Amino acid sequence: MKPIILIPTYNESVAIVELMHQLSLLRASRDFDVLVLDDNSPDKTADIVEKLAHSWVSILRRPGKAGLGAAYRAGFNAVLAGSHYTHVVTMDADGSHRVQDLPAMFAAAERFAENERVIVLGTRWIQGGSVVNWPRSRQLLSRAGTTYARIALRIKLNDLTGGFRVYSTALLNGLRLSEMTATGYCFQIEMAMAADLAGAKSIEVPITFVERVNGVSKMSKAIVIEALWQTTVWGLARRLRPNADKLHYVK
Ligand SMILES: Nc1nc2c(ncn2[C@@H]2O[C@H](COP(=O)(O)OP(=O)(O)OP(=O)(O)O)[C@@H](O)[C@H]2O)c(=O)[nH]1
Ligand SMILES: [Mg+2]
Repeated sequence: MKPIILIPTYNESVAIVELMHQLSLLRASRDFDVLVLDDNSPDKTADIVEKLAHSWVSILRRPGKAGLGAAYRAGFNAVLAGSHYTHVVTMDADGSHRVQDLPAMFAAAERFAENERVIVLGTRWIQGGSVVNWPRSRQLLSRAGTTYARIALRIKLNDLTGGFRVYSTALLNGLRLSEMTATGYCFQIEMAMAADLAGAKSIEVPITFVERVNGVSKMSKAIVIEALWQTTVWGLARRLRPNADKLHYVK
């Protein structure tokens, strides 16, 4: 298994240094690369990562803040072109996704042959999963978002909005990534839906999600509204023209 970890950043200059430290410790026992997807953070996140000078870390410098979905799409395109990576990991920079949960997620992905379409979802809302220091209101929003998406999209997974995942390269190569439209966090829902349409095997691994200690959240009302609206539209489309949707997302 040779994974690459994609980490989107916008003003994460403090948190990213700690995350890189944790990843370098894990690298003593696992082989992986990292690609930071930075949207020209005013706090110079990209320059700070560059100064760390890790041979296994590269940076995709993007011109300006264009949302999480756009950053991930650019990252997928960059790593899939002639890629020798077997898996692509997505992970927040702010410390909410713990490096110590990665080995269990890698192990789950490794249960399948490399040419299989697989998605491993780091999941808060199953036995063994948890959240630390999240206000009740935020927990409710996340749980309600996942429940709504589950029902609307008829996907039997327990954490559709979380962004801590491992995708097999075979799955990503089987998707029409250019057809993904979500810009905010509902990109995670769109990817889960596309994986489902592609017949991917899905495994849920319990994770502990820790509220960020450093930096500022990029969560906004607009992002919540986009997720609600998009999920409703996708849900209707899945009911009305299920095959059209499959053709839309799956090669
Ligand atoms: N490149 C890029 N990264 C982004 C953008 N918006 C958010 N991110 C990154 O995406 C990850 C998740 O964003 P957060 O602001 O932590 O969102 P969240 O985890 O839902 O919200 P909090 O619970 O408040 O942390 C972080 O690593 C951010 O730096 C963006 O527009 N561009
Ligand atoms: Mg966060």
